[in-house]
Amino acid sequence: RYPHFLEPLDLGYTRLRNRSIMGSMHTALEETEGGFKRLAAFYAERARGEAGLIVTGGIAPNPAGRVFTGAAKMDTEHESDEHRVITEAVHANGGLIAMQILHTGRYGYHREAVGASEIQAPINFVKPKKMTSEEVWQTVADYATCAKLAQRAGYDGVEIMGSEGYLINQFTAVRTNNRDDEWGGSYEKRMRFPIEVVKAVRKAVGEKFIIIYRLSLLDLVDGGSSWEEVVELGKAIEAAGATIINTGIGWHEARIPTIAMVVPRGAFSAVTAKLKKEVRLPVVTSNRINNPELAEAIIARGDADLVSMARPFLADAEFVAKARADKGHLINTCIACNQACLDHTFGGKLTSCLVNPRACNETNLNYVKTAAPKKIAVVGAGPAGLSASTVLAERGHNVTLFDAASKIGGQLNVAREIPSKTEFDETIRYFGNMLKEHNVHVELGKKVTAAELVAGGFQEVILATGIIPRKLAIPGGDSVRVLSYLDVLRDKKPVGKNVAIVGGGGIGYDTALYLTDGGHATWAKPDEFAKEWGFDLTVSTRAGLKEKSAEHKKSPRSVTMFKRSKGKFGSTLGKTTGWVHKITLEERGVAQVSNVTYEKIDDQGLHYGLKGETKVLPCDTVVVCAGQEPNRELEAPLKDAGINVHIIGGAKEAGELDAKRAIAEGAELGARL
Ligand code: MDE
Ligand code: FAD
Ligand code: SF4
Repeated sequence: RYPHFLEPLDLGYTRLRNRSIMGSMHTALEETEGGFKRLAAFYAERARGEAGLIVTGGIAPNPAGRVFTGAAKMDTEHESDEHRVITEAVHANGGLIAMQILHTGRYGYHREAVGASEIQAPINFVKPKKMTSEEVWQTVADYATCAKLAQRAGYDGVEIMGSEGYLINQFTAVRTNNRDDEWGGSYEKRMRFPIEVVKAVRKAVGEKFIIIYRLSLLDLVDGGSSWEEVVELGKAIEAAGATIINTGIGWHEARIPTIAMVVPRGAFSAVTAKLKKEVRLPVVTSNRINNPELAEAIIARGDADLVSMARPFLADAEFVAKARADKGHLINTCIACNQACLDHTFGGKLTSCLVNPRACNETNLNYVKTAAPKKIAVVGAGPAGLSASTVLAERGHNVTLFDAASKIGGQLNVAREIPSKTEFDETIRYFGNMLKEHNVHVELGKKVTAAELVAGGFQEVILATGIIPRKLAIPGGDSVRVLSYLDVLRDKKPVGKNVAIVGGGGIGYDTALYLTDGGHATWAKPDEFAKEWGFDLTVSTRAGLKEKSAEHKKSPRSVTMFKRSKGKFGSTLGKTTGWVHKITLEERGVAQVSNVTYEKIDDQGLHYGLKGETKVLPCDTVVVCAGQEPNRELEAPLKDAGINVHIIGGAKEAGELDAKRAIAEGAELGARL
């Protein structure tokens, strides 16, 4: 079914069993006590799941290059020894693994951070120390030593991280390099650093060792590389001894989304295709490729030789094995939410996955067959209930899942109405297929009562009944011009031209995005998306940035958001995606007012208090996104009847955008009962 994607790639001395690369992801296990054993289990599952070549999270070649103080590095034999458990586990499971060497340069969150020049990153609190020429040579040597130590640890190769704005980019781009010695000035000098690194690494590791170089195709920042420079570097890297060229898109400080849910699937493979024409080495494409059909299409049309998927391997360790066995319908698809992966990584927490809480928990969350099957009812087929019932049934319990609605998914059916959040369809599709696979008895359109549950003879009842949206308890709060977000998003009630949104949380943001959307579905079309965000997929301009700025769509309505708390809007949004929503609403002219009190709603509009004064926003619709209360109406009667009751997800704690906790709680309970 996927002949190009599943075709092996012979490198002479070694062979990748298919065209998938599991992209580098820092997990924080690298710095956790006992983390290497857990990493070994994490990677071993992906090797067993037939990932073609795994790339580890970034490991620094020296202390200055670390992500933060105490973060992983490899410049001693002791550190190399620690990695053996990983390489042995991967090899025992038929896989190949390369270690990424990452020098963060000015992105290092610590006082030892260094850079090509003393230019601070807008997203870091540290001004880097400018490296002397000797220090640059020493760093080149450190890369080589690190690669040698990785080889000693049993790795099949290394990846040299040359994208996302890390140290290597900081040398190649004038944005961050104003040196006038042998490492700066002309492009020839600016690109010398990565070339010397690749040469030194090749010399250190010999011929039969994979060197992947991750080349930044589109820097997406002012003062980044031009396309001609990227190609020149790609050719030089090839000549310097690399084996494979991987590609990267956008520096971390770029204000253009590159991997978030708003990015169309496979949006950047056309740029990789341009590079592929220029070099002979196998070329890897990446970013927002999350299913085998797309991976197959990209390779079949010759855009790339290999496809790197990072987050999809968090979502499903068996991605490739399932594709090969024609079980694509059972692949748990990465929806690009970043909520449990990159948001955690940049928030200093352990990486996992919203749709697969077992990711990075392979040693402590396992779905073991039960010796004593029970009859269990799960009430609510939102993410919490779906997760609990599929895990319980997989373990051998006899599970009945009830939902009052006519379809499964709970609030995910509402979330998927938000432009760019249609990826939630994949989660609903996955769980739907898993319910069938594990023979869960599903009763839809059934608002089950406590009496029915008691009569059903269930040994355990799980309440995954979600939430009840909060109302606005002020005069006029129940007038016809007041709608809840469910009225708008789910029931499609008409909304006027002038709108007040009450609430600045995640649902308030989503509702604002929905109401201000011009309806062109750019999240599905790379060209439209590029136009909207002001970049150029043909890379005719430096760093891929258009001279003309972004052309965000005009809003069909005038929207004002309100919140009671003080301070900036957006503080509850995801760390690595919040800025995307903030920029979008700003571009669409959405006004935001914080620190208000709500007074009344009448024919004039919304009356609110601000700094001791009453003001009025004339509006024809007020949409209430003022939070939620847990729906636990079944709890007391069931407990009174002596039933074992468990509460998960929104019903346990109404936390707005929290399918992550809902799914994790479902899985944890499902594994325990
Ligand atoms: P922030 O709040 O977004 O920004 C801080 C302030 O700076 C302003 N800002 C800018 N001003 C001018 N020009 C700019 N270019 C610019 N950029 C930001 C902001 O407006 C803001 O000002 P304010 O609003 O307060 O007035 O910063 P933050 O520190 O909260 O967030 C920084 C992030 C890194 C999270 C970030 O910017 C991120 O969202 N960027 C996108 C990242 C992304 O999606 N990258 C795609 C690929 S991911 C990848 O390849 C590797 C990722 C993780 C590696 S692991 C590598 C290998 O293993 C590193 C793991 C690090 C662990 C700690
Ligand atoms: P729900 O999804 O609310 O499911 C509860 C189910 O129980 C419902 O289907 C209901 O019909 C059923 N039910 C209740 N009582 C009974 C009964 N007596 N009998 C039978 N059935 C019953 N979260 C994120 O993590 N990321 C996002 O990007 C995100 N975006 C969102 C966008 C919007 C617009 C909305 C509304 C939510 C979003 N969420 C997001 C939140 C996420 O959807 C919820 O956190 C999650 O759905 C809660 O899951 P749950 O299973 O606990 O409850
Ligand atoms: Fe993908 Fe979201 Fe899981 Fe990250 S948390 S791997 S983005 S589904």
